[in-house]
Amino acid sequence: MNALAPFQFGQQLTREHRQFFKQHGVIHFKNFVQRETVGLFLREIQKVENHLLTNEVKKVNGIPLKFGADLSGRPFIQRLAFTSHYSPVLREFLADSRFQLLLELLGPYQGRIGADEKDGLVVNHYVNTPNSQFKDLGWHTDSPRDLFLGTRIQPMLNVGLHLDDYPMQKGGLRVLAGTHTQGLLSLFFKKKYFVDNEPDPAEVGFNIEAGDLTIHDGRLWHRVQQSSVVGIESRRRVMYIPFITGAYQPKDANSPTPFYHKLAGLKQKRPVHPEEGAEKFALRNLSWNRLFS
Ligand SMILES: O=C(O)CCC(=O)C(=O)O
Repeated sequence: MNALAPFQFGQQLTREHRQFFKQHGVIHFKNFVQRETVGLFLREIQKVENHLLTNEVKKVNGIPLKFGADLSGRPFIQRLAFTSHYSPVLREFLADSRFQLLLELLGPYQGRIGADEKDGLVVNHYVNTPNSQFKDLGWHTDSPRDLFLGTRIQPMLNVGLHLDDYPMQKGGLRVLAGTHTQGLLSLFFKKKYFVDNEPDPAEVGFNIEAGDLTIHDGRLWHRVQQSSVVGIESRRRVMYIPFITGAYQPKDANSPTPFYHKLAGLKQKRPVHPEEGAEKFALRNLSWNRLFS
């Protein structure tokens, strides 16, 4: 497997960055933030997590938090949503002027940072331990989620700030570069969403250092490979910032839980709720003319 060649992000997006992203649907920038900043963000995330655990919050704006237990059996949160709502430091980070430059990758569409939309600022915390609920993530693209939010597929990017060193051999993000230009059949059926997590001969990985940034197109097939090591060394934390387009659709405490979260959860072999059965029926009967604007 090859690693995606990384770039440096100076003070602007270069023609080379744009061309690479257009061709591959993904780009990796080294050292987008310094290690001290990574430390600050990790402390901030810990504060948010403590607040949510203390207040027994299970969902934020309809988005379920994902809980696991650490080696001593203590609960911790493995997927946070709308994290910037609880942290002035992270809110300020979303206002970093470099993101306005990176939004140009959505061109010709007018993009924005979805701090209050979709799942907001997400923090994923993978760890390879017996009580972990989040060790890997099967093949998927992010775009069909729009269909479950009641809109057509809108151009979007997922921007990941990586908070742990993660050389490719250890596991982590894998992508099928170039699949962002695929047709609808491939977008929906190239892999079994979330169920298939088999390595693909064409996949590429990333040699990540804490502070690196990756950006992938919402239509790109990607997955997360389980760590090759176990315990605390396997920890992989990454913050995802949604760059989105289309009508402004903020969420609030009364927002419903989108089906794609239930789909991702099916792997956990929970009993299927009747309401979920109805949504699976809706998935099979999607109206194809709603897919694109
Ligand atoms: O953790 C990652 O790097 C990828 C996460 C992802 O694909 C997702 O949350 O949909």
